Amino acid sequence: MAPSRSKPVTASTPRPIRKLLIANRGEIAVRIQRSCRDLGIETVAIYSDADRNALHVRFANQAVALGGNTPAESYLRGDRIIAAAKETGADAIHPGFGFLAENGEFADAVAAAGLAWVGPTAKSMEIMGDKLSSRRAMVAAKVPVVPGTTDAVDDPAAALRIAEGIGYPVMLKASAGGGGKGIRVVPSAQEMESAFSTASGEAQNAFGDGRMYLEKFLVSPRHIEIQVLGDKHGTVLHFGERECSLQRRHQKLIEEAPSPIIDEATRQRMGEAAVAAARAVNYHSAGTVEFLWSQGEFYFLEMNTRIQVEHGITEEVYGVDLISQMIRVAAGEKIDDCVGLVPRGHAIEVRLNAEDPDNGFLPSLGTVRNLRWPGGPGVRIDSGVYRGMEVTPYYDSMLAKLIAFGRDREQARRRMLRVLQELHVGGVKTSAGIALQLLQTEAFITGDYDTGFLERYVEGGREAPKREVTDDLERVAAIVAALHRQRAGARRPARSSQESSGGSNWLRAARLEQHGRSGR
Ligand code: MV4
Repeated sequence: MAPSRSKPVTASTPRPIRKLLIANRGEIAVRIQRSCRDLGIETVAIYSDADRNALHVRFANQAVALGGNTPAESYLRGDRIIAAAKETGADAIHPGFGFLAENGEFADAVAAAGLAWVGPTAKSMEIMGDKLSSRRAMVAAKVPVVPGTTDAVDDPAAALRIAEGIGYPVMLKASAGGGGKGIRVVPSAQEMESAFSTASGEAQNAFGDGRMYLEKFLVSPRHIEIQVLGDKHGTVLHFGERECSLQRRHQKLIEEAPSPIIDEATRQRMGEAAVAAARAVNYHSAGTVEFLWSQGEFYFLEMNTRIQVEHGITEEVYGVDLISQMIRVAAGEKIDDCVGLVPRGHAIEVRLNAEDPDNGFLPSLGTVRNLRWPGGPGVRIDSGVYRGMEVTPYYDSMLAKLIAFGRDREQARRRMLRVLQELHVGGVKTSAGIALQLLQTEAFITGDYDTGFLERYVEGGREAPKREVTDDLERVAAIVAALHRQRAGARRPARSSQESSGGSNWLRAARLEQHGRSGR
């Protein structure tokens, strides 16, 4: 519907989107293209040198080379991305997740360039991006938060005083942190001084902000998150929960919807709390409100102001296309037709990462040789992988998302076992094997697992014995990539340094030398 000429163009005036630039890569770029195609919207892809043959480039109506390989040289170059949108006549930019998806300055620059931003306002991002401001907003909105402080704790002495009131163990957290960065468990007063100094210093180095706060430490919580969607006309909906407790070092591996631990009454309460959280920051677009669940109670943890990797399991259970809804919202449309969507069945997602679980989950670099994707009833594969694709140290290791849907949890689980047994990815190691093991553990089958389960399972040596890294070149490349990630301190396992790329280029050149032209 074209905006009315008589009224000024306001934020809520619908503005048709006919061409959309996708400011991302890999499987989420392909996922966004699919929704655009369903909506009759043309797409513009952007790509780095390493992605010149990528699937998202091939699927797009137009593609613009950004040059460079590392995120800083390519997918984080907001100025070049906006220029590409203007040059190609795009009406909107969808950021996907990661990269610039939660960058308020970029969101404002997109709007200032006269383009529609497919995401929330910079203000919503700002409030939720700072953990202390988000906690204050939640307290004001009467959303339950973990018992603790809503102001920064200035020094170890103050931390000791406050922790006495909370009761040990407590958790020190960086206000600028998130996703596991800048947090410390403090078991007793004796450990406070060193924990505070170390954690605050790390936060200052990683985020340029050393402000710390305290929370009561919840033992063995579960990570339950609620999908929300708001439009620009005051409607905010939720689409139930996702269980995301199967994580290792704050990297999710297996997610499911609904959670095996949440009953209907709790689901309604958590949904209402998530909607209240979104309303508290005038949220529109898709977003996720994360909670910790412990002994029947739930507490606000943080809000992710973007679409998330695991959004697909919610789509399967609710029969909704969340990417399309984000685009409609950005165009100023109402989402009333999403009201009352009824969930059915169960969905499980496994993240297919190019990593070697037998070698500390270190990155597995190389060239994807033959590929065999699973299929059949209840199977969805969201992938950016193609035969001949170079897995490089520039980007995170996720190759694809495997989703299995069933009438109930056990059917979904069995279908995911079939998916993992049918799957074949030649040329790189993947997380498929460890996922296949986990889905057959008693803890998973009974749904009785918490956020510490995967670490205990891996540390407990219940996976295959760690093989000695036979290929020194592989070890060096993996170590270089891992060291770079550690040095970069990135929130995402981004590997974007010339050394690590040099490592992989050096690795590739050396391997070609070692094995002749055949490569791996
Ligand atoms: C906690 C917690 C227990 N008690 N806060 C980790 C990542 C960041 N989002 C917050 N995290 C946690 N915060 C209190 N007060 C336990 C964790 C935690 C965790 C949370 C969700 C999913 C996986 C996790 C793994 C380890 C620790």
